[in-house]
Amino acid sequence: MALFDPERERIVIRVVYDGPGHAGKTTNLARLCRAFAAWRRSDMVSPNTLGERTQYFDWLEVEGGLLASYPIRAQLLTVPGQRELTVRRRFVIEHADVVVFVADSRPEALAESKAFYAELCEQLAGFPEPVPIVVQANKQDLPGAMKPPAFAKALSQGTRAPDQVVGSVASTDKGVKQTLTVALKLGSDQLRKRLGGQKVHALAGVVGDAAGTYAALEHHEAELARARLGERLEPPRPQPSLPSTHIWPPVTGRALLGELEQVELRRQATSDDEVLLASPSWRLSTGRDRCYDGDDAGLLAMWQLTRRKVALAGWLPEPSVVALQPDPAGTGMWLWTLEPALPRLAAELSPSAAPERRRAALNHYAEILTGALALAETRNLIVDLEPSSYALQADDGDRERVRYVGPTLAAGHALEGVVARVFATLEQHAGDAVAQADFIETLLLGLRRVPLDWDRRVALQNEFLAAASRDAGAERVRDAVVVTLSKPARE
Ligand SMILES: Nc1nc2c(ncn2[C@@H]2O[C@H](COP(=O)(O)OP(=O)(O)O)[C@@H](O)[C@H]2O)c(=O)[nH]1
Ligand SMILES: [Mg+2]
Repeated sequence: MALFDPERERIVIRVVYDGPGHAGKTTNLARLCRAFAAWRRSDMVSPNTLGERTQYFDWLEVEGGLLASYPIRAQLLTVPGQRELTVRRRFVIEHADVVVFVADSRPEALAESKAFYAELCEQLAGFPEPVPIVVQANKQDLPGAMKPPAFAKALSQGTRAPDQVVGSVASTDKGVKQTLTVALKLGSDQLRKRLGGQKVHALAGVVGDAAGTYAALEHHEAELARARLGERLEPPRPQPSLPSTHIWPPVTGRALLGELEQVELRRQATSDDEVLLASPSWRLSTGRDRCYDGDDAGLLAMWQLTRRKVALAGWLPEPSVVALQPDPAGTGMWLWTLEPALPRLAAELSPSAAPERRRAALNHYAEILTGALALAETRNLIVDLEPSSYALQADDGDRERVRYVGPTLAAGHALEGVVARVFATLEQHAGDAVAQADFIETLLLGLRRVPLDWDRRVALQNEFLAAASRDAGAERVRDAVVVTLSKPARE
């Protein structure tokens, strides 16, 4: 909607250059930018300077004459012409006062132009105020180009006829300024009609700029994505019929997915963004952040996740399966993980657990803290340190093994929070001196073996030193840890 900018005392009219890709929309703006003296226009903001992704829109502001004795500031925007960017195109058109429909006027390009033009008319038909259309029959220099009136007739057959037609060769400036003049004339006439005798101040409002429009468009897309995924996530369960590339490990994974079809899985209460289906023996999970737009993105994420799972080595629950399931509704590719349901370490660590179990769990937790340091250092893998992220599983020899079942598996070398965990654990078990002593012994043993890079060793030492000592016991631990860390790692 055209606006009056009370601060700068000018009228803002937005002209949207619509049309298929390669029609010449960007060329129009680039040419206008050159034609206007710098003080009569803004810089042209092209898509790749508006963030990483290209093809949002081009933006140029130019002076456009007078209306009711106020200067007109024309905001010129192009739409992205690629089919897959329809959402952005619609968004840009939504804010148009006038549309210039740029098209390659050769017969071979007509079918695509007609489809775009019909979409434009359909969208404009839903607007509360009429929006004039100027058809720019571009590329008149090319052999076979249709004459502007004939072209416009063929283009708009069966839909709304344009308000004006201009022939052009945008690449040589021909018709470019004329198109804008015509568009602004139509825009001004429309505005006058809308005002119906009121002063332009009746249209006072906040005028958008390129950055604001870009931000609004990003926001709009995020909202759409959210709506597309629905309020409640209902991702399709992973099927054993998936191709081998979409199941890891392919053979045993497929067999397990097949078995799982016979198992009744119940949906567990989790956050709105996650889905957890569980039986007494299995946990199958995915989430909004594990839904990918296409096969490529999904497979890349799957590859990253499985690589990290492999890096967990002995901490990986047995069996573990990853599967990438496409949604038949076309909402995306869902990355699922399947694991056995295992008792969590957190429960064993709780003060209400039997003392023997609790001490064993504390020993495991000390191993976990140093093991996590080693994972970060040697495998570039950051895990979560919450005791609820760890489970216990009996191995073939019936030995209890620690398994990682936490939510994060990130890349990185700098693991944070170990020191805080050490002191919090000591505090939590302050009433059990035996358990504390065991925990510290295992911790020191682990720290002696962690192959930490020298800088990280010093950083960790400093972190321990800086930790506020709460009592004499904590201070002794701190000193012992610092001494241990000052020696090189032992195998
Ligand atoms: N021959 C010819 N080429 C043109 C004309 N207008 C634009 N082009 C070329 O068509 C191609 C696409 O133009 P562009 O402005 O990027 O199209 P957009 O996708 O609509 O923004 C470019 O190579 C332009 O140089 C024209 O009138 N005649
Ligand atoms: Mg373009």
